[in-house]
Amino acid sequence: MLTIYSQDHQKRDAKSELSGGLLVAPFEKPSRMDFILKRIEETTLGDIISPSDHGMGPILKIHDADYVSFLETCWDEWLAAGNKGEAIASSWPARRMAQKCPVDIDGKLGYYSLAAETSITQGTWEAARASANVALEGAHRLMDEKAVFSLCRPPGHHAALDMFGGYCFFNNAALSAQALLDQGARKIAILDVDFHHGNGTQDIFYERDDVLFVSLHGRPEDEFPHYLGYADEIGKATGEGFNLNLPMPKGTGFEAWRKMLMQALQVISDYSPDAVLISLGTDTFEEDPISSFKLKSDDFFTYGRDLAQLNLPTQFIMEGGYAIDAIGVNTVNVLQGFESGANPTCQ
Ligand code: OKP
Ligand code: ZN
Repeated sequence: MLTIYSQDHQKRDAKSELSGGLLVAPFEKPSRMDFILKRIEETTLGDIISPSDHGMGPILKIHDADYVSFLETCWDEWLAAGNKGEAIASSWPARRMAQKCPVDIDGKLGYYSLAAETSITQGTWEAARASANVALEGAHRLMDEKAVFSLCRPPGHHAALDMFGGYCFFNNAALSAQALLDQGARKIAILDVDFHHGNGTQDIFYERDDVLFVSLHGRPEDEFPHYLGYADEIGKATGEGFNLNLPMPKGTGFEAWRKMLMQALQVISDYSPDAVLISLGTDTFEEDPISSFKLKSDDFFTYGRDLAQLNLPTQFIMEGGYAIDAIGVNTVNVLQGFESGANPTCQ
C-alpha cells in the first residue's frame, strides 16, 4: 500500500497540553510518526511519498475563511499581545452569550475552539497545512491506487467548519471526501474507527446526503468530545439518515466492538459509495493512555481484513493513537489486515 507522508508535521511540537489541571507534555507528539514509519519500513508495506501542495482552495471548501486566517495569524497575535506560554483558550461564548468573533486574541481563541487541551504554537499552521496536503494527495492518488494510507499529523476529525480542538485544526477526512467528490465521485462514506467521536466530520456533513458518516466511539456520557456523538444524531434535512453513531461504554472489548463494525459495514455497503475513507485512530488499543476500549494488537489486523470486505477504493487517514510503543504495530496491522483481505492468496 502506498503511504503519503510529510515531515513538516514536525513543525508542530507543542510543549503544553492542559490535562488534569496541569500543563503536561502533549500526548499527540511528533514521535508518533516515527514509530509508524519504522513499522511501515520493517514490514515493507510499500512506497512512502511526499505530497504536493494542493493550495488553499480545497481547505476553503470545508472551513470558514475567517477561521483559516485566524489559524494562520494566531501565534503572531498571541506573541504580540505579550503572552509567554503557548496559545490556549480560557473563555468561550457559552450558552446565552453573543456568538460574535471578538478582536482580542483571547476572545478569538475561545471563539474558534471547542476544547482547551490543544495549544496553538509556532509551526502549528505549517504542520496543519502539511497534514491537509497529505490527505488531499491521498484523494488524488486514489484515482489509480486501490488503497492509500495518508499518514496525517496533526489529526483532523474533531476540527469543524470554524473550530479547532482535540489536537485537530483542519478536518483532513472532510477535505479528502470533498476533493473526491470534486474529482467526479458521487458518494463517499467516511468510517471513523478512532476511539473518540469525529464530531467535526459529523458536523461538516450533517445536512448532506453525498457523504455518509459512520462512527464507532466511546459514548459521549463518558468521553471526549463530550457534547456530540449520541446514537440519536441521524443527520438533518437532506442529510437525514446519512449519519450513524455507534457509541459504546468504557471497557468495550473487541468482540462487542466488531459487532458494531459489522453493522457499520452493512450500512456503508447499502449506501454503495464510490470510495470509503477510514478515519484511522488506533487509540482503541487496551493500553492507550487516554482511552478506555480493550482492543489487542492482533485485533487491528482482524478488523483491517474485515474492512477489505467492502471491496471499495479505500483511503486510510491517520487520526489518534497515543500508546507510543505499540502505535506502529497497531496501525500497520490494520493496513496489512486490509491487504490480506483484499488479496487472500497473499496471506
Ligand atoms: C484526539 B483524537 C484526556 C482528555 C482528552 C482530548 C482528546 C483528543 C483526542 N484526559 N482530551 O480523537 O485521538
Ligand atoms: Zn481519538
